[in-house]
Amino acid sequence: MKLYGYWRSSASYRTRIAMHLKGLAFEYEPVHLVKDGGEQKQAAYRALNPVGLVPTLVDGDLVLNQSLAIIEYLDAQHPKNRLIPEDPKQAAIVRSLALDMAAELQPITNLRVLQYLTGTLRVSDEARLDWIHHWVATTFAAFEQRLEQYAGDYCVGDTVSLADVCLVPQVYNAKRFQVDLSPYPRLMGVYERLQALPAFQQAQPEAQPDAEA
Ligand SMILES: N[C@@H](CCC(=O)N[C@@H](CS)C(=O)NCC(=O)O)C(=O)O
Repeated sequence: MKLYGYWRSSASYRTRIAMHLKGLAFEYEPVHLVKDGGEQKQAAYRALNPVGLVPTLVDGDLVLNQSLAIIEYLDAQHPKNRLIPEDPKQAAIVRSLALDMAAELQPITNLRVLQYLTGTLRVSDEARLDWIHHWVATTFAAFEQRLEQYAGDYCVGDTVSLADVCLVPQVYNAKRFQVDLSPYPRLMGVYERLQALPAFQQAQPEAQPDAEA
């Protein structure tokens, strides 16, 4: 299997976490999102993934974009350390928490959205940062409340799930943009416990071959 990704991309990060949790061997192919205007926009990558975003997974003749589709595929193919529980109610809870991070927060803080804010709409760097802080705080505050109902050691009970896989990269991003995380003690408790797990450490942006100082 080959995973096209970028060290600091949260969608690539969550896919790496899932692959490491399952102990899957894969080749990692870096796609630089910034250099030369972004390799994700160039013809070579677009031929593989016309959407022009990372990650892309290649598994034999299957070429998949969308990290959640990739993770669901891997979970079905390699059920060891299931990330989506078999019980339908638990599965729905896990998916809904995962989507809070991956579908609500991540897209509006993604690189091309931020570039559009500053480049096309001429929003200042300060306002761009306010935008990020606002949406992280909005999402994390609700997530903190939801964890009250569902969390044990991890987001849903004591088993690592897709919700955890999606949470960690968004906390990484929030830290990168110096968001105050003190209002979310439950969320940060889960995050710290996840950070202690080897699969999460292997998937960390700084542990990737394309990581920059
Ligand atoms: N929903 C997609 C999101 C993919 C995505 O937004 N990728 C970002 C990095 S996290 C990207 O490639 N950004 C490049 C750009 O915005 O030009 C997924 O989960 O795979």
